[in-house]
Amino acid sequence: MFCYQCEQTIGGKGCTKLGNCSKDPEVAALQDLLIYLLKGIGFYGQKLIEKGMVIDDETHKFMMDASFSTLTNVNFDSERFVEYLRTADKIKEELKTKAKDICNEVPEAAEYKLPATKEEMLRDAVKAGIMYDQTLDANIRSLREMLIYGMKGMGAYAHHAHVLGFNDVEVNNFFYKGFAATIDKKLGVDDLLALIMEFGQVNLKCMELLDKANTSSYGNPVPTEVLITMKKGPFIVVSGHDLKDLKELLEQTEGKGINIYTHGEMLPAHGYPELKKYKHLIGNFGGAWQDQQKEFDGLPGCILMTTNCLMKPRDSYTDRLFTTSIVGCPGISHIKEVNGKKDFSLIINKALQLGGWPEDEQEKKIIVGFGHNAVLSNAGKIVEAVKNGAIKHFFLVGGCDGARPGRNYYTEFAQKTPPDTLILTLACGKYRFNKMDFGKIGEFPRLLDVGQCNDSYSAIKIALALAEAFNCGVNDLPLSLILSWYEQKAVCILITLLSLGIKNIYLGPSLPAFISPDVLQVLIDKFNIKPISTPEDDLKVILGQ
Ligand code: SF4
Ligand code: SF3
Repeated sequence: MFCYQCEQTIGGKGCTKLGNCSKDPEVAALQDLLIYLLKGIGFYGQKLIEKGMVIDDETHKFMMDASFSTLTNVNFDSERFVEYLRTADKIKEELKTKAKDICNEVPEAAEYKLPATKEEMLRDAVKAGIMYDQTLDANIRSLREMLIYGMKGMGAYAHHAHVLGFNDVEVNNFFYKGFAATIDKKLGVDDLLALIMEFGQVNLKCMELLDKANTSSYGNPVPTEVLITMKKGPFIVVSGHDLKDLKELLEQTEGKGINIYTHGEMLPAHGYPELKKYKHLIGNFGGAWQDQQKEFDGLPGCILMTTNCLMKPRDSYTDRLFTTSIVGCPGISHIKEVNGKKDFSLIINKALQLGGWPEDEQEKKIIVGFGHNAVLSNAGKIVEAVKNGAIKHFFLVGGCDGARPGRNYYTEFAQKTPPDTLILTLACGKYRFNKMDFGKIGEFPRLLDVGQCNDSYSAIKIALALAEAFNCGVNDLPLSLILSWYEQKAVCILITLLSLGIKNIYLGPSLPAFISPDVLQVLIDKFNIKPISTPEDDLKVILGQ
């Protein structure tokens, strides 16, 4: 196996024997082959789109779901990948038949025919490996992989919007164009860089679409206090990013004497009016995803994993862990959708049987719900606070968390920001400091939780609105982005920020292994991307001290 798509890749170079995430060589090989087939689908799909043909919704849905399934910490189940591969092959053959009169030179990936057995698939997967073609130019490989990882991230966002009934033709169609480009030998470094910037703008549309899907389904998030301590009684912990799964579970547990806790990236759900109205959406449990094995160990309740980040479970909680949607893990019960509905009775009964926590803990609360609507409804006051000197600088400190020690940087950075600065945060990186008291500036808490990584659009919207209010460009605002990355959703968000021309981003804890030295130099020259150093030094540079 060879995989270097995430930040914790072994030795900062690549996982070759077993993933640091626990992905085994078999799953890695099947994922490689799935991406190979998506490239073939992309080739025929793009030809058809260029001729003005419309691809059906089921195929679009497959492209986003299959891309999403290969994202870090989503699915470890080889049987599920065999299913994805069979569907992919069927779709490719259908598109191939439709496109047979309009294709001249057909790349190898588009010609590939999936064999019948898993053993044969594993044999073929070798040629789908990232490093298989040793003659490929390092910069081309780097840019192709960057685009693929970006599309995996967008696959996740498009999936969440799609389950709520929201679609965008430009977003759907880009999956074909993007995957096709990764097997197009005619595309050089400049072409791929231009395509990656185009992708950034398409992903912005996708994030806007998801924002619309979430806010029109559940209302605009409002500032909300969230309990972070345990309550007596049976409970289910809901992790991941999928608000629809949470809503369905809230409906099915209402009046059953079960409390629902959010976990990880589900925390911002408490701010949505249509979710917070359920009184048994009681609070938030635990820290960021990388603490789950310790925190779920022997938990007297159930856990529902709706998306990433899933870690291989310890034996002590395999019987109380459940997956749904794209998530999968061998030996773990999976709740499927049947006729548009999910039946959570298995998990509900198990939670009742486990009985939950025996006592109430002393209550502690934090505050969430500062999406673009909540922040921008106070835009006038914020602008005034900047003009009268009460707010000197804005920091966006957030992104994906992980287990590496260097990630303490983000905690220290937030702690060391001066008291006349405002910190916006989002995604699971916030758990490094979101239970600390940063005080207030006037009526505003100094730390504003904008939401999930899925809500990055909110942060972009806030930045663009501030730029408009101050009549300047985003790069001229007293705003600095201090981002942590881990998996591929962070890759697509970063590309979107770059496509908006946003410069001087601080990125850590380490730079992506898939970025070649030459590509990195381009990003430095064009966007002045900076690797994080120490909180003190970076703050000095940012604040001009
Ligand atoms: Fe390694 Fe990350 Fe790939 Fe897992 S997803 S195999 S940790 S690079
Ligand atoms: Fe976190 Fe996985 Fe990325 Fe949604 S839950 S931000 S890492």
